[in-house]
Amino acid sequence: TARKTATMASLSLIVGSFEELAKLLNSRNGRGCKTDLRLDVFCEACSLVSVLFNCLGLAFKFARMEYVTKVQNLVEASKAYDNLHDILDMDIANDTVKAPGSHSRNLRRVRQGLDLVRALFEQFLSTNDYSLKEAASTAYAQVCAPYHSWTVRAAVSAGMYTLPTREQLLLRLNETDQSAGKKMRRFINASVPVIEYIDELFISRNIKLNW
Ligand code: 1PZ
Repeated sequence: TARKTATMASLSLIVGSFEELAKLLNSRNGRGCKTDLRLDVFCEACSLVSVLFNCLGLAFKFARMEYVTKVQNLVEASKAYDNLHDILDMDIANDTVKAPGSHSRNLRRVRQGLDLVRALFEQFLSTNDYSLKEAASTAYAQVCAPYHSWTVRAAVSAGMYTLPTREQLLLRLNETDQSAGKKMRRFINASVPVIEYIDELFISRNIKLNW
């Protein structure tokens, strides 16, 4: 039952934390300027998302590791840098924005993970006739596949066959079709401004998003 308790309110927790981020981004500071997003606050929300991966089965252990390691790297960075834009400015100064393992690169990858979950939820909600495999395959093709090597795409595509069914996923999340639907819709609405904010950090510094 420890596992059950751990995943019990997980979707609600994830949704709540992203709604907080979206609210922060919509607010103005004392000088009427847009609010900066703090790295530690962002990382906390991103860490919660990894719980979802526990529901996807063993084949996605690698994907989970991949995501968690990158969030952890940003948690480390948050000890030295306050806001998301600080790591970009630092990497620009050092010419390490796209360098393997750099904070900015990890931010770009974590953003991809969030967008993947958003796209998966969109697909999940679009029709009840979709299997989780179909929904996840479409989401992956939209968000990540264009940036992944042939080898990674082949591994992901093989892993898709091991995904649980829609019903199994809902059970593991301790949700019904209806309750999950509402929360997924809320996650989509809250994550879009966060994802757009991250994209704008890169674009406003003349960094293209084609990687
Ligand atoms: C909830 C979504 C379920 C749908 C299932 C889709 C499975 C996606 C599997 C992704 C496998 C990632 C393989 C590793 C790719 C890396 O090569 C790249 C580049 O890393 P770098 O060279 O910078 O070190 N990494 C990425 O593109 C990060 C992608 C993050 C996606 C992880 C999924 C996050 C999901 C969040 C948790 C539910």
